[in-house]
Amino acid sequence: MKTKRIGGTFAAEIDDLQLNEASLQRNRGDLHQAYLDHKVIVLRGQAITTEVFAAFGTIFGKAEVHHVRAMRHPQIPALTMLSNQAEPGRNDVMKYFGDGWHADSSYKPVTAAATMLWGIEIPDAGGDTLFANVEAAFQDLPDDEKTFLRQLRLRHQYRWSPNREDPWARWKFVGEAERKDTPEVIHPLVKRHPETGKESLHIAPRIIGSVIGVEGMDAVDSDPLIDRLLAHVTRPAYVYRHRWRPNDIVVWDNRSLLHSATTKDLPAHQVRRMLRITTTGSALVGVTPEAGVTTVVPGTEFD
Ligand SMILES: O=C(O)CCC(=O)C(=O)O
Ligand SMILES: [Fe+2]
Repeated sequence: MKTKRIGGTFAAEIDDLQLNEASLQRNRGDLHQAYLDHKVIVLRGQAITTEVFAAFGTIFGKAEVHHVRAMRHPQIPALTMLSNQAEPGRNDVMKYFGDGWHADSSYKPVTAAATMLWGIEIPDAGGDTLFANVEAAFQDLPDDEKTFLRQLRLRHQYRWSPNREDPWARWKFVGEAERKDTPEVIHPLVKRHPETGKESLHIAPRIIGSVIGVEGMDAVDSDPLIDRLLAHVTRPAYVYRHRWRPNDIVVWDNRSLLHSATTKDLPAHQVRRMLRITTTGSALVGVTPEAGVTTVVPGTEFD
């Protein structure tokens, strides 16, 4: 299996591998290692079956079933279907699923490990996916800032919004079952990658990324801190832009990256449909006693 670097500091393409039951069994270890080494791996030209895609997903962990019911594949709930078109039973907001910087399931008690997308219908141009290397960006911060950040904890809640009446607010489309699944969760701000041991930030934007703020800090201090960290980690030097071709499979590591769809900028006649698998990670553990471990705030399920 040959890997070729396609981004400035991370992301690699694997050219000589056609996925099928046999080849994916033979290459399990190498694929998993390439994903840890490069953070994003791209396999081109994978005209495969849904079953092979589901089997490929198991290399990167146990599939997580999406808590938003309408996003699930009707026959195989562990698969999510992405579409920028109006689909039966879906709120219009779902056309732009993943638009805005985030890491998958960052607002859950156990966050996601890998996500993979298989591009089934791809527009001629646009609909790119952006990836930011948060791990590298954290490493580049001054030592005194890293020391300060290592003590902090960040409050997250999936449907949090400063304005619940905003037509884009998730509050608008979550039902009772989804609310029950998404209480407020407080995570350490600096986390250690469970497989590589490297430190990174568990950060996301305040609005689309479901971040309420730093625990124990007033919004007037917390909001600018979060905004400043986000501006740093998403600087162009840390970003890889993936331009999709039909039958690309892209796998990324949510534990060290942020990503963003760009579907809001895609004209509606440019059809984009993908299948997606996300795998369950492990509980976050802070790197200082002050940052502790993840906690769920009781009684916030229906707030
Ligand atoms: O559609 C994309 O480019 C990315 C969507 C996304 O955020 C995800 O699949 O987790
Ligand atoms: Fe995402």
